[in-house]
Amino acid sequence: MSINWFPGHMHKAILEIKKILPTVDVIIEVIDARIPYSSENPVIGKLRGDKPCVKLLSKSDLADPETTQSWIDYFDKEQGVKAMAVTTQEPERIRAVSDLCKKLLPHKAHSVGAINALIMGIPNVGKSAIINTLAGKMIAKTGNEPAITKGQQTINLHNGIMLVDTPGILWPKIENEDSGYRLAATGAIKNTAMSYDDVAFYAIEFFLKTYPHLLKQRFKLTELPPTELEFLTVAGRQRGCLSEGNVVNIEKISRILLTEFRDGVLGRISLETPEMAEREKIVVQQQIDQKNAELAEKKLQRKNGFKNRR
Ligand SMILES: Nc1nc2c(ncn2[C@@H]2O[C@H](COP(=O)(O)OP(=O)(O)OP(=O)(O)O)[C@@H](O)[C@H]2O)c(=O)[nH]1
Ligand SMILES: [Mg+2]
Repeated sequence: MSINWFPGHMHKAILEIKKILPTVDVIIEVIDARIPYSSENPVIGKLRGDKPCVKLLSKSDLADPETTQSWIDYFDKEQGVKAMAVTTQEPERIRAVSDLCKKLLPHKAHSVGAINALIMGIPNVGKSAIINTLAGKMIAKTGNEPAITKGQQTINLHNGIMLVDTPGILWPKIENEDSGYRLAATGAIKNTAMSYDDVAFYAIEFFLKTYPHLLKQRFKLTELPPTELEFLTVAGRQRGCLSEGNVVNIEKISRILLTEFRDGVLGRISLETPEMAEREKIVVQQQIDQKNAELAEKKLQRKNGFKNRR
């Protein structure tokens, strides 16, 4: 399944971010704690350059706590970036982000002007919810679907920080197919731009392998069916997702399962570990290199063909 969802407001948001970047002191990049690799937007990485940055692993209440800790260690040791797990269930941890930004900018401590912070991330990752917690009131609109924020909004936190909320942005081409599935599973992609059953098959395959105990617990099963389709069939019957002729409606049970995963009803699940990400990065790079080599070869053939005709 290839994901192709890059609406016009995202393109505009990137241009607007570029415009204000020179005045920004620190970037707060929000990534999803369940998919820290796939929710790291390469466009944001490029825009950021070497500006000070804090990475917030949001919705950590939904992710596997052990895996989240290994991601924080990974960002710290491998990338030298300060990372913090946050959840709206622990507002005091989110409020600590202000102090972290100030610590990263010691030279600003005694200056008169406020610190300009910019919050960026993929859609539906919880940027506006974080801003509301930092501001202590409902300032930014939030909602359980991607692309709620459509334009920039500046908020004075009244603690020496001016914070700019930005619309969630994806990138025009998601090279890694696994990343596309994981972004869809966590709710970063509009439901109309993905297929529920495709994404549910992908997610169930992973859950059967990595979190079988959670599936057994949720569906009160002592043994799990061996394949995704058999699992969806058992789960569909249990939940009464039946079409005419008593046949399980796979689309309906897929929607239910994805919603339960997104809401944390299945349990605390992470879809990626740092080791998986390192492996996938190598494969994706090899695919890009191969495509580039093929393009170069074609170009050469065209050039030679042109020469031979003369
Ligand atoms: N479980 C859980 N849900 C959260 C958390 N933070 C935000 N949410 C929910 O996630 C959804 C998206 O939150 P928003 O703050 O609107 O996300 P956003 O990144 O601003 O989204 P866009 O503006 O669309 O890019 C909302 O339904 C929030 O209630 C969290 O820490 N835990
Ligand atoms: Mg928002």
